[in-house]
Amino acid sequence: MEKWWKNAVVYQIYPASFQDSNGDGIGDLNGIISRLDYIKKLGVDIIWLNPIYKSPNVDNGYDVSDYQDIQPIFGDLKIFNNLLKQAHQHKIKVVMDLVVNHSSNQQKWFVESRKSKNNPYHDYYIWKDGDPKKLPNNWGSYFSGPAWTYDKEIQQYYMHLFAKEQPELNWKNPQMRKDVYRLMRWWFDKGIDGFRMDSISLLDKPDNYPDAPNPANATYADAQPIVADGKRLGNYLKEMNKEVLSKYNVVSIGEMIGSNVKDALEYTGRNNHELDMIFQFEHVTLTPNKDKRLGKWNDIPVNLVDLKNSLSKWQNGLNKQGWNSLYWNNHDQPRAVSRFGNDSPEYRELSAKMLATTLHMLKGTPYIYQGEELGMTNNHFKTMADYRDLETLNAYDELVNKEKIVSKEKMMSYFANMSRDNARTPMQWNNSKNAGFTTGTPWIEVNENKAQINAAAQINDPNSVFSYYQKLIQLRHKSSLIVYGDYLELDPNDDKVFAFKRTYKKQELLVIINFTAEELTRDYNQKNADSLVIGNYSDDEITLIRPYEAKVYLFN
Ligand code: TEU
Ligand code: CA
Repeated sequence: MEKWWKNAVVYQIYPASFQDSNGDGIGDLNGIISRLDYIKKLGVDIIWLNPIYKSPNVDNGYDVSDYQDIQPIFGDLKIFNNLLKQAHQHKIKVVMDLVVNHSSNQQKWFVESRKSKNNPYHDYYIWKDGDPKKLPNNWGSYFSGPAWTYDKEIQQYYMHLFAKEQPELNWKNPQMRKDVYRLMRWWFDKGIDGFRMDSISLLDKPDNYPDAPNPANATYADAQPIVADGKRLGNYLKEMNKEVLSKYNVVSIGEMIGSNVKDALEYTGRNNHELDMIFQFEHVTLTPNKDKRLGKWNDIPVNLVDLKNSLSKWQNGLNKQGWNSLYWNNHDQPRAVSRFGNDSPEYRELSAKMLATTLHMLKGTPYIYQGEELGMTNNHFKTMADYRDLETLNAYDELVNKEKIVSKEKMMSYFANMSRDNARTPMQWNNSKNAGFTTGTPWIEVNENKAQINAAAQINDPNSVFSYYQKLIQLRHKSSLIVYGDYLELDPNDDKVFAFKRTYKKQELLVIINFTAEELTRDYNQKNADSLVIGNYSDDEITLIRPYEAKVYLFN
C-alpha cells in the first residue's frame, strides 16, 4: 500500500496574511475557516499552517512561548478544534508547523533555564561559560549579528542561530527530547495530520562548537556548513519516529537547510523510520552573492541550466528510495512568478502556468504557497518603512548602516528580489480596498496589483491561473504516471527549454517547457503523441514552442 501523502497536494497558509475575520488587520483562524470552500475548490488535500502557537512574535510565530496554546491574535484552542473539524469535513488534512530547534526566550523552559545552573531546565538550552567580551566562537546568526548572547544574570552565553529571542534547544538532553515528543503526541491526539518540522537539519550541533570556516572574512561566519546534518541527527529522528510518528497515521516533513541528496536519502529513505519527505534548499539558493559577506542577498536571475541540473539531481537521487517535496516558494522565499518566471503584465499569467506545469509534473509532493495559485507577485516595496521582516530589517542595519559594504540602492534592489516580505503581503481575494483581506488596516501593505490579480476574478474563469492549478491537481489525483513515474531529463544543457519524460509501465509523459519570452522550435517527437494532456496556450503548434509555453503529451 502506497502512503496517502504520495498523491496529495499541499496548500501552505501563512495565517497572518491569509484572511482577517475581525478587522484587526491580521489574518486569523476564523478567517481560514471562512476560506475552506475556496481551498476545497482548488482541490488540494492538505493544508500546512505556519506557526499559530502563542508567541511574542519576534519572528512571526517562529518563536514559540507556549507549544500547547494558540496565539490569541489568531484565536484559541476552541476555534482551532473547530478549524480542524471543519477541515476534516471538507476532506482536507491539517499539518502544523513544529518549531523545536529553538523556542522563544519567553517559553517556560527558557525562563527556568536562566534562573540557575542547577535548575533542571538549564540544560534544555545550549549555555557556555565565557568572557562577556569574547564570543565563544565565530558563528553568525541567520538574522545578522553573532549566534551567541551573554546573559548577565547567569553569566553564561546561550546559543541562537536565529534571533536572540530564539534560543537553541539542546537536543543532547534526553529529558528535553521527551518533552518535545510529549507535546507532539498531544497535538496528534487532537487529530492533526502531520508536522512540518522547522529548521530540523540544525538540531545536532558539533561537539565543542568549533569555529566555522570563514573564507570571506565576514564579521561572523556562516555556521550552517558545520551545523546542518550533524552526526546524531539521524538518531534523534529515529527516536522521534519510534516515540511519536510511528504511532499515528501522519505525514512528517523536515525543513532541511543545507542537506544534500545523500542526507535526504537517509531522512526519507524507505524503511529508515525517520521522516516522510524533506524541503531541500538547493534550487532556491543557486544565486548567492559573489561577495560572501552578503549571503543570500542578490538580484541576479537564476540560470536555467543550473536550475535544471539541481532539480534533476534531486529527482534522480531520491527516485524509488526517498521522496521529494516540490516547491517554488514559501513564506521565506520570493514569489515564484517573480523569481523563476516573468511578472510583467504581458507574461505573468503564462509564466505562472508554465512554472506550475513544471512543478506539478515532477515526482514528489507539490506544495502551493497561498496566492501562488493566482500568480501573485513580489511586492517590489520601495522604502524600508514598508518592510516588516526582522531578517530584512537587521540585514539593512548591519550591511548598509554598520558595515557599509553595500549601498542603500543596491540593498533595496536585493530586498525587492529576495526579502521574505515579498511572500507575506496579504492574500488578494478581490479588488476592494484591502483586497478583501481585512476591513481594518493590514499589518503589511497589500500589493498594488490587486486589481489585476485576485481570486474573485479568477475562480470562475476557465482560463485563469487558478483554473489551471485546479486542472493540474486533478490530473495528479487521477494519474499513477504523474505520481510514481520515473524521471528522465532531456538535453540538460539547453538553456532555454526544460524538457523531461516521466515513464510508468508502458506509459510515457513528455513535458516541454519554455523558460524564455522567445519563440523556439524543439522536436521531441511530440507530433506522434497520443494526446496533449495540458498546456498553457489554447492551441498547439507542435514543434513551435511559444514564449513561456508549457505542454505535456501522453504516449500510451
Ligand atoms: O527557516 C529556517 C531557515 O532555514 C532559514 O534559513 C530561512 O530560510 C531564512 O528565511 C533565511 O533566509 C525557518 C522558517 O521557515 C523561517 O520563517 C524562520 O524564520 C526560521 O526557521 C526560524 O524559525
Ligand atoms: Ca484578525
